[in-house]
Amino acid sequence: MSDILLTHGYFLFEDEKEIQIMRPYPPLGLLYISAFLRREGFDVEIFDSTFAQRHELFDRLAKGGGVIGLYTNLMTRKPVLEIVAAAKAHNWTVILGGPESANYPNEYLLAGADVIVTGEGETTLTELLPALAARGPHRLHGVAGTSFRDEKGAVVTNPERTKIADLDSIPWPDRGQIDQARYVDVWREKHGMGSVNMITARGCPYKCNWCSHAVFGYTHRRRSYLDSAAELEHIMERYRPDQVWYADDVFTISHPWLFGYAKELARRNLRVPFETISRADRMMKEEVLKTLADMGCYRIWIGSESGSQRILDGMERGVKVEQVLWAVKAAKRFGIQVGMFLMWGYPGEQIEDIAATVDLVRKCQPDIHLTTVAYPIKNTGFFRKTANSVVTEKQWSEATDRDYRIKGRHSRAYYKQADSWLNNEVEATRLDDKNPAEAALRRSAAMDARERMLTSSLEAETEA
Ligand code: B12
Ligand code: SF4
Repeated sequence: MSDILLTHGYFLFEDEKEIQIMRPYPPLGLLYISAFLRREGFDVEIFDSTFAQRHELFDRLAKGGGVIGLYTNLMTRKPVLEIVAAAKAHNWTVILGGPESANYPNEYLLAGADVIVTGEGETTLTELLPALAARGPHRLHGVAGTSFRDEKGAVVTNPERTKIADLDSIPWPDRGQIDQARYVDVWREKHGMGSVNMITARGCPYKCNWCSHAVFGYTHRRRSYLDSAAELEHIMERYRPDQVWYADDVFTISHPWLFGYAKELARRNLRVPFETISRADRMMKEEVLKTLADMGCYRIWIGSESGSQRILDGMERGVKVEQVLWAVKAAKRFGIQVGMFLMWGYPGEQIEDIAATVDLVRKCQPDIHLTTVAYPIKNTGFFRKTANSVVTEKQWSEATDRDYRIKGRHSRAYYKQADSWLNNEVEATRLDDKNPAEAALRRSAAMDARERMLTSSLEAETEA
C-alpha cells in the first residue's frame, strides 16, 4: 500500500458545461506534492479523477484504508464531501488541501476530514505523514500548517508553515504519474492544439479584494528562468503539445524575469505558442508586448473587471481604465489576441458604471470577453465587506461560494440584460463599417436591453 493516495473532486464527464468547454488541465498542486514526496522517499499513488467515473474512485477506496489526500477548490465542495464520506466508511485517514478547505477548516473537519492542510502541501505532508503514522490523527500538535481535532473533539489550529523560499529546490510536477498524454489528446481533438499547463511563480502580491489568497498569502516567489525554461523543454520533448498555458497569477509581473526567460527560450530554440493571464499595469511597455509576441504568446487574458474607475478603486484593483485600453490595443498591435474578464454586480455598481464597462469593451474590441456576476469568496476583502448582506438559501454542504447572494443587489436576470447590452454594443461597433444594417439592429438590441435594466432597477428587483 502507498503512503498516500492523492486525488481531487473534479469529474469532467459529470458536467455538461465542462464537456462543452473541454479544456481540462490536471491539478498541478497534486503533481507538485507527488514529485516532492516521492523524492523524499514516500510511496505515492495518484487517482486523477478528471476523466474518471466516480464509482471507479469509490471502488478504489473500498479496497481498504490508508491515507488519502484531496485537493479542494470552491467548485468541488459537494464531490469532495462525498469522497470524504466514502473514504471514512472504508477507514481511510483523510487529509484535505487547497484553497477551499483552508477557508472552511472547521466545516470540513466536522464533515469527517481528519486533517486540513493550509498553504503549500509539500513540506507539511513530509512531516504530517510520519506524524500520523506515529501519533494518529488527534495528536498532531506542532505540525505547522495543519488543523485537526484533538481527542476531545476540539479543533486545534497549528501555526502557519513557512513558505518554500526557493522554488527551484522542489522537483517539477509529477506528470508521469498521470495520463498527461490524454489531456494533450483531448485538447488536440477538440481545439486542434494539444496543451499542457505549467507555472513559473507562486502567489500574487496584489490585493484585488475579491481574489482568494488562501494558499500562497500575499507572497510572490518566482522560479528562475533557467529552471522554468528547462521544464518547458522537457514538456515539449516528452508530451509534444502544440501550446502551453502558463497558469501564473500575473505572468508579466516581473519584466526583468520575462526578458531573461525569453532570452533563455531563444537560446534553446524554443518558440512555443502560449496563452496566459496578466494585469494591464504590468503590460505597459511595448518591449513587454513585443517580447511576449516573440516568445509565441498568441492570447493574453486581462482581468479588466470594470470600465468604471470608481468600481475598480472599490475593488482595490490598482489599475486605471486607461491602462486597460492601452494594454489591449498594444497587445493587438503585436498580433496577440486579447481576452477580457469582466465582473458585474460589485457592491455600489450603478447603471452608469455598467455603461462605462460597455464603453470600455466597445473601444477595446477584444477577441473574447467573459463576464461573471461577482461572488464573495470566503476570507476575501469582498466577503468581509458584504458580510452583513451575504445570504445563501442552500445548506453549506450543498452549496459553493458561488451561491452566495448579496441582499439588495439586482437579480441574475438583470445581469443577463447587461450581457445582452454589452455583447450587442461590442458587436455593433465591430460591424459599423462592414455591415451597417446589421450594426443598427445590434445597437437597437443593446438599447432595448439597457431599457429593460432601467425599468427593472426602477422596480428595485433584488435577490433574496
Ligand atoms: C489555473 C487555475 C484554474 C484553471 C485550471 C485548474 C487546473 N486544473 O489547473 C481553470 C481556468 C480551469 C480554473 C477554473 C476555476 N478557478 Co481557478 N485557478 C487557477 C490558478 C490560477 C492556478 C492553479 C495552480 O495551478 N496553482 C499552482 C499550485 C502549485 O497551487 P495549488 O493548486 O494551490 O496547490 C498547492 C496547495 O494548495 C497545496 N495543495 C493542493 N492540493 C492539495 C492536496 C493535499 C492533500 C494537500 C495536503 C495540499 C494540497 O499544495 C500545493 C502545492 O504547494 C489558481 C490560483 C493559484 N495561483 O493557485 C486559481 C484558483 C484555484 N481558481 C479559483 C477559482 C475561483 C476558479 C473558478 C471557480 C473560477 C470560476 N468562476 O469559474 C473555476 C473552477 C473550476 C473547477 N471546475 O474546479 C480560485 C479558488 C478559490 C477557492 N477558494 O476555491 C483560485 C485560488 C483563484 C483565486 N485567487 O481566487 N482555475
Ligand atoms: S486578481 Fe490577479 S492581480 Fe489581483 S490579487 Fe488576484 S491574482 Fe493578483
